[in-house]
Order: sequence, then C-alpha cells, then structure tokens
Amino acid sequence: MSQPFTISLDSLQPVGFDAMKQAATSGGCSSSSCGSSAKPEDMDESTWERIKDHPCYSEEAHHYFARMHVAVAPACNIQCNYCNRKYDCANESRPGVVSEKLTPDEAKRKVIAVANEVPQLSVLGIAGPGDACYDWKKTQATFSEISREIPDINLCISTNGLALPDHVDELAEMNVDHVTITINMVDPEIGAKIYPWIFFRHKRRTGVEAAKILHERQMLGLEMLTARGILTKINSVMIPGVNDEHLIEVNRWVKERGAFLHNVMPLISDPAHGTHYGLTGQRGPTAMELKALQDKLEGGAKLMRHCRQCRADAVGLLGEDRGQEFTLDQLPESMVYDPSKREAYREIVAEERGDHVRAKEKAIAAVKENSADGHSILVAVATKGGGRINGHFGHASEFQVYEASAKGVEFVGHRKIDAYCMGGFGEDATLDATIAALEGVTHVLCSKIGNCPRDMLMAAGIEATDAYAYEYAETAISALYAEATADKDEAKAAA
Ligand code: CLF
Ligand code: SF4
Repeated sequence: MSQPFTISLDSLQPVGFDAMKQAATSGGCSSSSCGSSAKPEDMDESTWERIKDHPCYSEEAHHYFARMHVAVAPACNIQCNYCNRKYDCANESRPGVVSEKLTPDEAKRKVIAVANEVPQLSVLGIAGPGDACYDWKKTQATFSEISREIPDINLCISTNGLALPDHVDELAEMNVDHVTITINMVDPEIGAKIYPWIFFRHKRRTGVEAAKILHERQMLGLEMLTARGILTKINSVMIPGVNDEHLIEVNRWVKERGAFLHNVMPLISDPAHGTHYGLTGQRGPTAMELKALQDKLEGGAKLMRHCRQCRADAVGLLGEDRGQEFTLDQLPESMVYDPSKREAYREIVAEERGDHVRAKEKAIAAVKENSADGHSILVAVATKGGGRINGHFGHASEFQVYEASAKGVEFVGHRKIDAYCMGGFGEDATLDATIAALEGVTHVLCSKIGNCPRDMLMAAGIEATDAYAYEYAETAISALYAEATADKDEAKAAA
C-alpha cells in the first residue's frame, strides 16, 4: 500500500476521491507501479510537462485536475448566431447561464479562496462572457495580479481570434501557455451563415467581408502562437447543415498550422436562450452525430472529446461545478494564499496516476487480444473522478463514455443527464430521458444501482451493473469486453 494515500486523503477531502481511499485501504496501489509516467508514447517529455496537469489539454489529467474560470472580460467584438449577449460566451461555455462578473481585484480574491480549498485546482482560465483578447486590459490585469500571487497556476484563455494577433507577444511575455481559438469555418461563405457581423478597426462589417476578415485573423493568430511555441486548442461548434461536413476542412487547416488539439462541440440551441439559432429552429447534433463526425476526424489534428462546455465562472473538475461555493458574498475581504493542500494532493495524484496507467495498459492489451472479430461496445461510466467507477447511478448528472474495440479502450465522450434519484425516489420520466441520452450505449457501470432502474435499462437493451464498483473504468470495461467475446463465441459454437 502506498503511504501518501492514507496520510492525507481525509484532511484534503478532495471531491470524488473516495475511490482512491478505497484503493489505499485495499492495497489497490502496488508499490512497484507507483511513479510510472502517464505520458502518451507518441508525446515528447517537454510537451507532456506542459499538459499533464491541464484538465482540458489532457484527457488523462481531467480525471484528477480542475480548472476555474473568472468572468472578467465581458465585452465582445463579434456576433455569433449561437450567442445571446445577455449570457456567457457560448464559444467556450454553455449558453443560457449567466456568470458572476468580476473586477481583476475580485477575481484575485476568488482565485486565492479556491486555490486554498480545492486541491485539484491547476488552471485559471478566462473564457467569457465576451472576448478575453478584445477586453484585453482586464484580462491582462487579472493574469498579472494572480500569477504574482500564485506562481504555479497555469494561465489559459479562450478567444474568437479577431483581436488575437494584437496580443500574442504579450501573452507569451505573461507565460500564457494555453490558448483556445474558436474556429467554425475556413470558408467565408459558410462563415457568413454563422457570424452576422464583426467590429474591426472601429467599423462594423457584415456578411462575407466580415467572415473573411475573421478567418484571416484567426489563421494569423494561430500561426503566431505556433511560432512562439504556445499550445493551441481549436474549438469548433458543430452546426448541422451549416458547417458539420466543413469541419473536416477546418481540422486540416488547423493541423497544418500547428494546432495541438481540436475540440468539436455540439451546438446548444434552445429558443429560451434567445439566440438567432435558437429562435429560428436551427438544431444541434445528437450525441451519435457528434461521435460520427469526431470518428471521421481521427487521424487529423488530435481531438479533444472530453469538453463539458462549462460555465464562464466554473470551478472544479470538468463535469462538476463548485462555483456556487465561491461567490463573492461568501469570501473574506482579504486572504493569504496557502499552497499546502494543492501540494499534498499532487503527491497523492502522482502515485495514483502511475497505478492507473499500468491498469489501463493491461486492460487495453486484453481488449486488443479479444477483438479478433472486430466487435465494439460502448460503455457509460458513473464517476466522481480518479478514473474509477465511483458514482451512484441515481446521483449521476453525467456519464463518461468509453468505446472498447480492436483499437483498445478509448474515452469517446460524455452524456449529460438529470440525476434519477431526487430525495430518495426515482423518477420514471427522468429515467426515460436518461435512456434516450444513452443512445448507442450497451453497458452502464456505476458503484450502486437499484433493481428498478437496472430492469428498465435492461428492457431498453442496456446492461447496467455495480459489480465493478471502485475499479478503474478501463479494467472493468476490459472484463465486460471479454464476457461479450465469450458470449459471441458460445453463440457461434451453438449455431
Ligand atoms: Fe477553461 Fe478552456 Fe482553458 Fe479549459 S475550459 S479556458 S481550455 S481551462 Fe475545457 Fe470547459 Fe471545454 Fe473549455 S471543458 S469548455 S475546453
Ligand atoms: Fe458571444 Fe463569445 Fe461569439 Fe462574442 S465570441 S458573440 S461572447 S459566443
């Protein structure tokens, strides 16, 4: 058993780490494996160092590390058809929610409070509402103040790219190492269907002219960031019938210009949000349409599939939001940064990650071995973090989805749902919606599930089990895959 688990988990109370505690007390971490690197084989050490604690740039890191956003830059220089300015910037966060807007000083207070309380915190992002590069003075003041106070926090921004080329050098000087640009098109004719206007060089421009300027500025910004060695992620909003097939072209362009990651996100469109698309009936893609496009993009720029389209004031692991615990009215006027919880947590995570990597490698090899007939299964996992099956079915507000196939076991996305169990009772209507959200999924893994939802899922063709509670997701999925292979072999022999 590895020591750091037992000494510090209780005092840290990290969200979702009951499973680690379980592993520690059951000898789950073998000392021979501790310290193994989670670095992907095809990545160099220096790149890995820069992404290994960033929950958005590394799928593996998102099981352990958290981001927080501060909404300090509300002004914007373009109009996207999926955005209503009353709400947050929909390029990086869910439309339809309003974040608490902060001054740079208020942002500093909030970041210190979160850093002292949330040990998983590794990244500070500015991701709306508005554009971080257009509302530059506030972005700059916030980053410089906070990095002085908390020097080991990663700084991250998201931008529509129009004002980006004007600030690339300053971003490099401030050590901002992760920049997201939202790029929805490389063809201005398509761009004109997404952007009604932009504001550039003191003038409002519309139509194809506007989209052409935006496209050229986005490409220039990306090339400038690449030239300075800054890691870039491209967000694209998938809009069925407008740019869905075109995103294959976008992926090719951004790969050629050095983008590190491409994140294709589904359009969220609802008349209640008051956006142009919402009001004109433009639909978003289904989960399976999104997956099909992402599968087509494999082999191009590396894909991010674990984005949660989080709020512009989100706090916590991706998929959870602890922002309401840290609203300004709850914070003391002055605070001193105390790094002790974050430091202790990092020690624990270094141990746990090594163990996870070895378990994952073993599971992937076993799946590949069992995949002679090329079948695949799609498995939804209820988790509270740590890459383990530690979420109760009734309490889950999302499932992480993995695919097991001849390629091994891969994280392929997530499905958001409403929690089934409210106040001790399950809602049948909620379960129907959950079953619909699990389209294509063959199995559900969770730490606990009642007979009633289990039977209803089974009737819908989805096998749900808590038999693998607290295992790593990949280990359990490999066991399910072996069972499915054995069943197929048996059926073949009987035929
Ligand atoms: Fe925030 Fe964006 Fe930085 Fe991440 S989010 S600024 S890169 S720290 Fe992440 Fe949230 Fe998706 Fe954004 S899950 S919406 S990709
Ligand atoms: Fe809205 Fe963001 Fe687009 Fe500006 S860049 S219009 S804030 S989605």
